[in-house]
Amino acid sequence: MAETPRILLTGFEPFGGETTNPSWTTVQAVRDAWTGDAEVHVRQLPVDFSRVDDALQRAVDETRPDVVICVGQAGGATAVQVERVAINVEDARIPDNTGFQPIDEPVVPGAPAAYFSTLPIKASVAAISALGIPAVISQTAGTYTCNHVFYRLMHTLSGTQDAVRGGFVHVPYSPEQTAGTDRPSLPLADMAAAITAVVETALTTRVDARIGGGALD
Ligand code: PCA
Repeated sequence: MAETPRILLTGFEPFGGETTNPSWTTVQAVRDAWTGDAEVHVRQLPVDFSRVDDALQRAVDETRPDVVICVGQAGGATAVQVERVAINVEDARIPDNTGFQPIDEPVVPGAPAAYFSTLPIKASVAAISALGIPAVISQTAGTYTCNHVFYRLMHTLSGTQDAVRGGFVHVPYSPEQTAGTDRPSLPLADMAAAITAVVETALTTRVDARIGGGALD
């Protein structure tokens, strides 16, 4: 790692009729409150299959990170979801913000079926849980723009022989998005604390903890 590690955090613009995306609010809050021994950079990514690759590449080129953590909203989630694996498929249940809706397309034609996160995912879940914030390993980041970005990121970082580590974390709705409904949400302060914990864990943990995080379905 460079002497002062450089961290890139990305969040997404709102999508699916929402006016806010807690992933973007969260990464900005992490950066604003950061006092650790690392530079934290944030970038917003579009929910747009055709523009997002360039936006991600520009973010990486501009910030030259040692660690990249992409964050997205997983509406309906009850916990922070630390993603295990990105898959080489796009199958959009709803159109992106330009109206484009790919079905069963590869993210990168001819590339591997999947990439694993190179973040210490188990140690991250443990660190978030230790704060009293619900967190789980997620076995799939879905097949929409978040999985696309996660896959694209890991495909790019695989070219660094994993010298640059990266991964993806999904956060639930924020309370403002679910007001007046019975849908689950998490306070933004908890999301920021969780992502801060993932950053700190990535900076201090080279070899992931061996803790169960599997699922039967
Ligand atoms: N969540 C979507 C895309 C953008 C976001 O914040 C997803 O999970 O794919």
